[in-house]
Amino acid sequence: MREWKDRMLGTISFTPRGQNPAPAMENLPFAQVLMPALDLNGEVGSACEVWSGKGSFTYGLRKGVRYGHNDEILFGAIQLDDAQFDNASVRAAGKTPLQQASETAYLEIFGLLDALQFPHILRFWNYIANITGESHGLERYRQFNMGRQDGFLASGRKVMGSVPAASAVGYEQGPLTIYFLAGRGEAPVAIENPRQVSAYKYPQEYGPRSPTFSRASVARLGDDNVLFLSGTASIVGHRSMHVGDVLAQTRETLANITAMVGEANRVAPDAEFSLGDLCYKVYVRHPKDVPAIHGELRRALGESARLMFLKADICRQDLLVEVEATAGHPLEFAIGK
Ligand code: 3EB
Repeated sequence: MREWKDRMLGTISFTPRGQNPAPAMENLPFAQVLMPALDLNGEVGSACEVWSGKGSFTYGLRKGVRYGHNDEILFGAIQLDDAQFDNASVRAAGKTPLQQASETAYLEIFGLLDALQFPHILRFWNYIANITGESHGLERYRQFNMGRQDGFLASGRKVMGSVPAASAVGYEQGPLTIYFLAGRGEAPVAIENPRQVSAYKYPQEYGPRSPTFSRASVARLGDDNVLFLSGTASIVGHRSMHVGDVLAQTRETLANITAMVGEANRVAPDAEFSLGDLCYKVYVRHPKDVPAIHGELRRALGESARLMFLKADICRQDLLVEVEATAGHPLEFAIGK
């Protein structure tokens, strides 16, 4: 951790319950997600995701959003307990607590970006407790989707077409945690997967409001092209494929990732993104599946790909694995501790 200390934008720690890592330094945007990391045997442990940059940094806290930025990129994180929104005015508005927490989080994030003049979201990460559980007559992931979309709309942001890349995954218990990267300069280019229906066009069977995310984005930061692949699973069209077969799901996910890296290289031909250069976070429903998933990923991605495994609930109950990835930015994973 020490070697990044002077160039950190922010850090996220993934830990099992009962472990409380100290923030790496004062002021540094930091969030703990009670989502255990997994080693290659599927054993539970801790891991850190560190975002760093160059130049001089400013750190702050505004309306619940912790942030760190240099001249060109901003990292921010917000954690809201949905129980906090279980009150009469939220009920009177016909919203659920998680829906309101999600909407509020997005409003505060977009407010910060307007205030600090980082207009372009590069990527969002969303961690939602009990994501496939149901309350108030609606699955919690669907409640989140309603609040997120309302947050976008109320902030004057588009909810189709050029929307940010994202992940939304579940963990057992804890606050809604959202972190993000934003930039100045050129807007990122949103990329869709030719093998999949755009998530913002999912049919109603997946919920009253479509999820607001693109399959990937490519951004230019200084002289670098940066690629953000959204959470990617075994979905073709809009349907989950290979229910119950973790190896086949991993292969389908790899086919989706390969398709998107192809699209990214079409959009940014000078970038030459390749599967082996990416940095991957792999969400695994059952820790016992890690060796099989790891074997399949290594075979396809090679030895150079950086992989981090986390024990997570994928937002559809029939999915066993989901993979996100980044290229072109000095993301660091610190495993263990
Ligand atoms: C999918 O493709 C799987 O709601 O932000 C992946 C990435 C998924 C992002 C989100 C959800 C999200 O629909 C789930």
